[in-house]
Amino acid sequence: MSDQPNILFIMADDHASHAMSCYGSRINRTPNLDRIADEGMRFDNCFCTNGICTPSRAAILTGTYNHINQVTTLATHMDNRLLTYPKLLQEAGYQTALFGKWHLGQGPEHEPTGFDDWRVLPGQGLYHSPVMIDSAGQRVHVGYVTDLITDMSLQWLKERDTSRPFCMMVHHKAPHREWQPDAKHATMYEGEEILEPETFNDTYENRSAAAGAARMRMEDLQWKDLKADVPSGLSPAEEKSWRYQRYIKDYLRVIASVDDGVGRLLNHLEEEGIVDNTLVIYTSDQGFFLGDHGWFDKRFMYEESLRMPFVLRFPREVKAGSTCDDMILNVDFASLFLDLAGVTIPDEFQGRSFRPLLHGERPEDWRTSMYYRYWMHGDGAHNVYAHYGLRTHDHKLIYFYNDGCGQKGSGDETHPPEWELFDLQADPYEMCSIHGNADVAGVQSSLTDELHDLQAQLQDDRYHLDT
Ligand code: SGN
Ligand code: CA
Repeated sequence: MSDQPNILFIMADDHASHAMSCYGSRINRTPNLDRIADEGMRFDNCFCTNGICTPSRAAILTGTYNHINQVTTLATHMDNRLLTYPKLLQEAGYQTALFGKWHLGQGPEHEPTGFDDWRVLPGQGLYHSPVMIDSAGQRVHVGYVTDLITDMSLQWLKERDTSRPFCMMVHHKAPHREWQPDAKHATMYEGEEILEPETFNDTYENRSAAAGAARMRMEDLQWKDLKADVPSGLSPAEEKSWRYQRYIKDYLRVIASVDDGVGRLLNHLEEEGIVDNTLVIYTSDQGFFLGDHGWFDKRFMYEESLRMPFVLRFPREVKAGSTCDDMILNVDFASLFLDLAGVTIPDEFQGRSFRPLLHGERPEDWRTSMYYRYWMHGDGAHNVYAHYGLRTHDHKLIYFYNDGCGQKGSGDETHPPEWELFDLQADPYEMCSIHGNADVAGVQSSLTDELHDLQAQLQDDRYHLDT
């Protein structure tokens, strides 16, 4: 029997860590997701390198940043000939499978490769009775998407060849917009008032123009999101709160079914007796604004969308109830999986295996800063401006270059570039940029150098006005 572990990678879509009780959520409980953290390790500083779906998924599969894999926006689909970790695991004897959201494109050049079995939603997919595509074609699957994905995953686990290790990716659609709960959770939170976040009434002062320009405010939520007409006679502040309650309750309801589904998968691993040798991960492709700064959606390098939830259980190597605050990134996952499987990590993978962190050991040269780039400039709907930046444990430096740079899916309008700098210790909600303040000139200049060095090291190009 090989000691290559099984890998069960569960990823939700748009699930922010502040909507998970193991991360201290003040608004919901996620008992089954918490089980993974309680019996394993919770990572408190897991970040995405581009806070949007298609690019983050490409980074996870290929272990490379988006300027390398060319999947920069939602409109740039992944070339399925790229080297990915499932392909390497497959070559190393693993059985590989993928169920759920793919969102890296359709057709022969973009459909999933490297999987023995796969069935995916086209694009974003539907919550109720979705069409799903597999190697045999496409058909409607009757039922609720979260349950369907869980059922398919369980069935595959039961039917697989148990003499070989497996790697299964379970990619939920939930809790992506437009947050349609199933009947079982439809009335959850009824009659309750969900707490509004501290920054709910942000007025976007003391920052660059980008924060104020984004169209992701409560007032930008549409009927399909709210599923009701706004009651008449409300003041603007009352209407904003009403919109938040409509939005956040459905968001939390669809998470409750994901939590149930994860519980069923965990139970199955126990029943089969493979808990010890199975790495289980729960994460999301990026974070989300839960009314924070008055917003929904993601895209910005601000904390709520930059941060990915990441909990992992692997009893063979990880102590129950442990936490880690070292920085890990979506580009690192592929290298970890290959490391655990005993497969050589290709030189072109830019991420790093964080296996030592699982054992509570931090390599001396572990990263203390990370690079982020959001390319989908002014997309027409959300209007988030293009930016790149550096996050350290204490600071965040952002350069809004405000230019689509010809990337598909970006808008044509440009705006003068602007910098932001936040002291994350003094200002954890990033409400006041201190860029240009005389008393931080030293920090600012060393962070700027570090940003440019890291960018060069990762082989990305500096914007031409960033000199
Ligand atoms: C859809 C949503 C957007 C969301 C993108 C990207 N609109 O277009 O609000 O930002 O997906 O999400 S919707 O009204 O059609 O739901 S991502 O998770 O794929 O990046
Ligand atoms: Ca997403």
